Amino acid sequence: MKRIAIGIIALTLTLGLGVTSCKEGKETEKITDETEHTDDGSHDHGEHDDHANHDDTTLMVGKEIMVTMSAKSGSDVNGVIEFMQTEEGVTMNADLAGLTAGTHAIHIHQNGDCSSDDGKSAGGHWDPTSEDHGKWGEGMFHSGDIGNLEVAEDGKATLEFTTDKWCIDCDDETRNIVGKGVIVHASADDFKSQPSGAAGARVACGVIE
Ligand SMILES: [Cu+2]
Ligand SMILES: [Zn+2]
Repeated sequence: MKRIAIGIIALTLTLGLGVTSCKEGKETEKITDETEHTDDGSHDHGEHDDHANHDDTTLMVGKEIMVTMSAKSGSDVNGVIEFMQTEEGVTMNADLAGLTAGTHAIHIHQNGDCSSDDGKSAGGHWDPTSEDHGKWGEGMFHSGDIGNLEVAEDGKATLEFTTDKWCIDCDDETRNIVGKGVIVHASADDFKSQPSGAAGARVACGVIE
């Protein structure tokens, strides 16, 4: 008699647990569905959020900043530089005019400050990872070491540049270009001289904001 009773209790417990876990399973499924649904609704670019190259950082894909360049050191340089956050990183599109023909360095400098007539208010090269000055992609280089622009006889130059070393307004201060300055120089960057490639006077300055 006792044995049967124990048997019944055991059976009841097993059945009870079975029902409970089945129920829990369903509830979990439902919660997951709802979470996915909320995600789709709240992110403009939710489709590819999982594929961001950098773990914890949320990239503001599609965010654009248009920088108007102002003439410095008595130059006539003008133009705009557009920065756009993509899945892959930041794409920069420079469209400049009023330059002298030849090769001109272009860098991101550490201060978003173009107040001085010589552009020196923008400070030195943006170097959040403490590297030496150099050529982009080869050995050591600053995160602001974009390189050189080739300017035609008409004084115009365009440059497209994409990198995942930058972001627009993300939480990673070693990549965030917002608040920095862009400088175009009178001469070429030699990619060797420290701390800034011996690129000469600053002929244009813009603030990334
Ligand atoms: Cu520079
Ligand atoms: Zn540099």
